[in-house]
Amino acid sequence: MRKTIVAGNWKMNKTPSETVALVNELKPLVASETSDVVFCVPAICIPAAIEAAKGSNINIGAENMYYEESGAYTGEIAPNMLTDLGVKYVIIGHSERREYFAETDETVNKKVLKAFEHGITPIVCCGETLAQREQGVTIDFVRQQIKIAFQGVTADQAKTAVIAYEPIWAIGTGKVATTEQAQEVCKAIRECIAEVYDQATADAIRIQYGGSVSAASAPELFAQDDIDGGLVGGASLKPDFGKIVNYK
Ligand code: G2H
Repeated sequence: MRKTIVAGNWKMNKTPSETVALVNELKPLVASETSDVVFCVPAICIPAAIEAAKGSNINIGAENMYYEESGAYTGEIAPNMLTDLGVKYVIIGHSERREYFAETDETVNKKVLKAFEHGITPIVCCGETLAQREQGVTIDFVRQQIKIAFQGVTADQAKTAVIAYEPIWAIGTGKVATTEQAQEVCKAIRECIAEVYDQATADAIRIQYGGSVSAASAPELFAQDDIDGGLVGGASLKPDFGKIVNYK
C-alpha cells in the first residue's frame, strides 16, 4: 500500500531565523510513523530548516529548481545546490510559478527530468482554473499536464514521483474542492499514469490533493482511494499542520 505523504508549501513566508523557530515548534507535532512529512521552504531557508530538522522525521524540500546544471542563469537554483544540502523533494510547476513566472508544461517537464537525474523526488503540480472546470474540461486539461510533465520519465522513476492535484480556484481561497471532486480528478490522474506506463506504476505513484487543506478537511480527503496525502500551504505554517499530518 502507498504511504501517505503530507508536504507543507511555505511559499514566500518566513526568514531563516523564523524558519528555525517554526521547525522547532512543529517538530513534535508532525512526528508520525504513518505519513512521510516534507517541509518545502524558501531556498534561502533550506540550510536553517535542515539544521533545525536534524533527528526528526521531517524531510526538507525546495519550492522550485532550475533545469540546467550551472551557468549564466542569474537568480536560479541548480539541482546540485539542493542535493549538496540534503534536499530530497522539490515542488515543480506549482500554479503560482506557472501564473507569475511563466512556467509552462515544457519547462515543468525539463525540471522533472532534471530532478530525477539528481535523485530528487519531484512533487509535480497540476490543476485546472475555475473557467476550465466550468467548461467541463478539467480532466482533459489535467491529463495533458501530466502527460507532458512525465515525457521521458521512466516507469521506475515515475513510481517514486509525487503528483499534487491542486485546483487553482481552491488555492488560498478557503474553497476546498469537495471530496468527490478531488477524488474524481486524482483517480483520473492515476488512470492516466496507468495508460502512459502500466498498472504497477499507477498503483505506486503517490497523488496528493492541494488547495486550502485544513485540519478539518484533511481526514475525509486523505481517506479517499486515490488521494495519498496533501500539499498544504497556509495551514503548514501553523500548529494545525501537526493535525493534518496525523489526520487519522
Ligand atoms: C495550494 C496550497 C499549497 P493553500 O497552493 O500548495 O496552498 O493550502 O494555502 O491553498
